[in-house]
Amino acid sequence: LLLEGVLRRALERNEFLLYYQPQISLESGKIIGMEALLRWQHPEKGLMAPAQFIPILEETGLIVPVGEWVLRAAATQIKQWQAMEFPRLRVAVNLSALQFRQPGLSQIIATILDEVGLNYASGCLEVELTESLIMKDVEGTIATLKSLHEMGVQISIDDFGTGYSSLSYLKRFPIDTLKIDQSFVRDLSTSPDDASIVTAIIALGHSLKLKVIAEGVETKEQLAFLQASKCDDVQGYLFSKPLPAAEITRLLQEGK
Ligand code: G
Ligand code: G
Ligand code: MN
Ligand code: NA
Repeated sequence: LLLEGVLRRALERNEFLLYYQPQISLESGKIIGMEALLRWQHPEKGLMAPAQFIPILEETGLIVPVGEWVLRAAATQIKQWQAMEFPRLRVAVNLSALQFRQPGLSQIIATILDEVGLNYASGCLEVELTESLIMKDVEGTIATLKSLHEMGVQISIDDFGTGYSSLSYLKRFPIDTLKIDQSFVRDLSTSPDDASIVTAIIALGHSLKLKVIAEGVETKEQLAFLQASKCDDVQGYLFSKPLPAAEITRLLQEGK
């Protein structure tokens, strides 16, 4: 209860901020987008990572207003990058179950994007939903995904491979990207099983006409494997850790 009040105040005092982690196209070698990752600038304790407060946001339902703040902040940043010379960047935002199951989610997102003045039909906004989330209440999932997709929001399945995807559902979902969970990427070079799983996810994604991105890429060996396996995009410390927007802008200006 104490923490709930503190977090509520954090939102009012604008202590949340977004970091961005670049996503790189293996074809061009360039940054094609990023994942927005929430941080809390605590007045005394400094910068806090999501693991320290997202569970409380979810338990208290505060993830809904904070999630709306995240969408607004990400949209505002996309707009700023578009106003500079980077019109094609896509930013991915993580959605919690509570947010995703909110009635009228797509209308809420549309309103936020309209307020910011973002032309989102171009696919510049992506939402990341975990595999375990979308596999619950599949009919509800399909309805929400459809309305999001129809307004131009891209859809990515996060932590893919850790849940229990039914392939028949996967085919019915209007999704764009599979994001290979970093647990499979981590031991790619030493675990033949993980290497097989990664290869299989890429093949599955491509056979369903989806893009496949690998997260948690830390080594050149992992990168080489993903390149040879025709993975589309990569994200991980090998390229960049999550950074404040200003530092991302600098990377973009350097032509990265
Ligand atoms: O950088 P990392 O420690 O940033 O993120 C840890 C976890 O927190 C990830 O699983 C990520 O999905 C989650 N997370 C980060 N930002 C957000 C956010 O804005 N909303 C939600 N719901 N989850 C987030
Ligand atoms: O939403 P998701 O659970 O996928 O969040 C991504 C998380 O992975 C964030 O906490 C982010 O900081 C972290 N991360 C990003 N790149 C790397 C990486 O290369 N290695 C590791 N260990 N973690 C990473
Ligand atoms: Mn994510
Ligand atoms: Na993930």
